[in-house]
This record gives sequence, C-alpha cells and structure tokens, in this order.
Amino acid sequence: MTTYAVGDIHGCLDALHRLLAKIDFKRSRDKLWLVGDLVNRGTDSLDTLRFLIDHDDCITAVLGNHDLHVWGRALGVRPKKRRDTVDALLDAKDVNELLTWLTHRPLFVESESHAMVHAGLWPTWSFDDARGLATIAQKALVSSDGPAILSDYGNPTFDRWHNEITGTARVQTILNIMTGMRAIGVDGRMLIDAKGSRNALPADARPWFDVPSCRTQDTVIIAGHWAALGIYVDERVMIIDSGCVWGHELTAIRLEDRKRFSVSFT
Ligand SMILES: [Mn+2]
Repeated sequence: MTTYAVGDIHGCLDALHRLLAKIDFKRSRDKLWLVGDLVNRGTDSLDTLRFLIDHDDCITAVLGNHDLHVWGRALGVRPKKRRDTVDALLDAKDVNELLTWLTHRPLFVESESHAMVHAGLWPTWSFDDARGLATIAQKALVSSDGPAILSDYGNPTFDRWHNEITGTARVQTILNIMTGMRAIGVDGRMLIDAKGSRNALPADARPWFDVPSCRTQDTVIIAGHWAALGIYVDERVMIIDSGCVWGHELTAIRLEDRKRFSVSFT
C-alpha cells in the first residue's frame, strides 16, 4: 500500500484526475490523504465531491475552512461570498447525501508516522490534546449547536488557545486553529488574516510550525491552507497547498519516500 498526501483541491477535478494519472493511482493499492478545502472556488465542486465519495474506501480527508463555509451556506447561516462557486452543489438533488459525507470528515487524523490537519495545530497541544479537541469540535458541528458555530465561524475574536474557553467559543477557537491558522505573533495570538508569503509576515510573527514546541514529536504533521507559502517540507512538517485554484499546481507527496508529483492548473 502506498499513501499520497494531496493539497487543497478546491473543486479542481480535472487537475485531480491528471494528478491521479501521473501517480498511476490504483484504488486497490493506493491511499489518498487529502488536506481539506475539497470544494469551493474551483469550477467542479459538485463532481469533485461525487468522485471523492465514490472513492471513499481509499480516501482519508480532513475538513477545511471552505468545507465548513459551504456547510454553513447549506444550513442557511452563512452568506454567499463573491468568489463562491458552489451553486451547483447546493442545488443538486443529492446535496444532503453529499454534504452528510463532507461534514462527517474529521478535523484531525493520525497514522503511526503522520498526522494531518487542514491549517495547523496549536504549539502547546500534544497529539492527545489535538485528537480530543478535534473530536469535541466535530461532534459539536453535527449537533444542534452546528448552525450557531458555523454562522460565526472564523470570528477573529478567538485568536489564541486557552483551555478555559468554554461552549461555542471553545469550538470556534479549535476551528480557527485547525482550519484557519497560518502564523502566530510573539504575543501568542494567531494571525488569521496573514495570507501572504512567509516574508510578508509581520516581523514579530512566524509560521505556527516554526514555534519550537510544535516540533517535539516524531510524527510528521501534514497540512495545507497556505498557498502563498508554497510547498514547504522539512523533517517535521509538510505544508502542501501549491495553489491549484489560483492557477498554480496541485501536488501529491508520496509519504513513503517523500517523492513529489505536481500537475499545473491548466
Ligand atoms: Mn483553507
């Protein structure tokens, strides 16, 4: 069995098909780890989701901020954004079935050697913490609290982790970290809107994975979400959103030997 980690797909089904052809993907032999943001912004969210569900047996995927946004739109608690491209998905006759699959993806997954989250993990969290908090957030999202959480998802008020935070704010903070965080300032607050390159960060901020306490365990953390960073791979982290939906590339990394495969958007 071979496992490939794949960056943010964003409904770019044609690029995904070309990437799978490039790695000679065989569903009987290979596994895909998808970092989330499976839908929105690209042109084929509906068919992407149908394709992924059809390949459920070989796919492990985590939820991204766009997946949460689309869910919130389906619930009627989030407004349509200018660059949303999910009308066909939301109007599909099987939208409930499709979104049920999407919304039951985890926020955090692990194997013996790797862990995966869409954006990042708080530097003081152990993997036990991350696993527990991801489970709490996932359960809250599919509960009757889901609409309230999603309506205010991304609220920048919740910009640092405190174990004392309770209720909806606790879940929203977990979501901001796991699906939105890129960098952390010296004051210990995450910069939710820092979307530029590493060099564009304020001088007193650094990527979350550069905080030393993130790097104390052998497990390699896989994430996406930060297209402007480009592919970044070191001993402890693999950040693999190469910006397909922005006209750049979709990337897969074979976890066994870290060989990198990319296809361009066009
Ligand atoms: Mn994202």
